[in-house]
Amino acid sequence: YPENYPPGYGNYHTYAELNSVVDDLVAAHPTIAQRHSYGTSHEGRDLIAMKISSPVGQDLGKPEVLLSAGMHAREHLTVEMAIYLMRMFTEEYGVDPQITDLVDNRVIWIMPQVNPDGGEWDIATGSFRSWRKNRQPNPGTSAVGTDLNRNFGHQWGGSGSSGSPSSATYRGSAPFSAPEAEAYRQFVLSRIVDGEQRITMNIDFHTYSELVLWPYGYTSASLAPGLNADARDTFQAIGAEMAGSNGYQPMQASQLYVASGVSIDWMWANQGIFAYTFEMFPASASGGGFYPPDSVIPAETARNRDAVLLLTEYADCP
Ligand code: ING
Ligand code: ZN
Repeated sequence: YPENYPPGYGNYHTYAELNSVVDDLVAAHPTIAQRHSYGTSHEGRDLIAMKISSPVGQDLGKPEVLLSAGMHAREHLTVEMAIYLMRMFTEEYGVDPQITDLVDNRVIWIMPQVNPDGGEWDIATGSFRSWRKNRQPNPGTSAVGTDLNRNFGHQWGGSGSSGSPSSATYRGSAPFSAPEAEAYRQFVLSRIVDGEQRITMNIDFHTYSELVLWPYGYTSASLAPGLNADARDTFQAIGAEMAGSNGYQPMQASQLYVASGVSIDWMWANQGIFAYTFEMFPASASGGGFYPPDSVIPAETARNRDAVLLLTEYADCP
């Protein structure tokens, strides 16, 4: 952030700074990286998706991975995570053999800031507001915002979401009523080519608690419609393997707490995508909660390198 922000946060990126990073990377690596816009936020900000593949301009039917960040405004470390990954996949292409192989044989989509209005609102005064939702007004009340991770369409409106606009977990007036959630959905639907969903794997990055979570969030049952024992075992096996690489704790999302209308439930139930939520650093509030100092960025983003590579490898055999 610029110098008028609190000391210790200078290496975090504002939305404007994020845009520069994306544009610079695409300019430096034009044959493997493209900037896509998958929509516009409520306040009119561009919803950015970076596409990484070699060659990036052709559709060769490769398995695709979606890595998303910033869905909750105050979870700023996740945007740094996305920046780490955009840099890793572009700058290490032709340098690191595994990265080179993955960029040759996968399509990697990175959404570095799913909730740009919320993210900017959270830092706009130069101190932090601990904001979570988007910045969409709600009719009939001065309470602003929808929780994007309660606004997705699978089991929308169930437990662990609120019908009250003043709540931090307000689910919105209808499934996908938030433009940022609707744009996320439309992007995912746009990856259905010849009747087949190209995206097989997804991580949606959040903070904090150091957890690897998988569907469902809406029910505490480990087997439920659309989630049979086979699928559950695959979620569990890959989840445990990723957790083995980053030291996070693996569990079904509802073991943390029940939450309905979450992105990963829709991604799995509606699109058959192996979708995970990572809760990044810190493990507890004592590590800085949603606002750890920027000194942790290098280690806490690199910490998920192997988990992302693992999931990207698995994208061809879900
Ligand atoms: N946590 C997630 C949330 O949206 C979660 C946890 C994700 C629960 C997915 C269930 C399913 O509440 C944060 N920090 O946002
Ligand atoms: Zn979150």
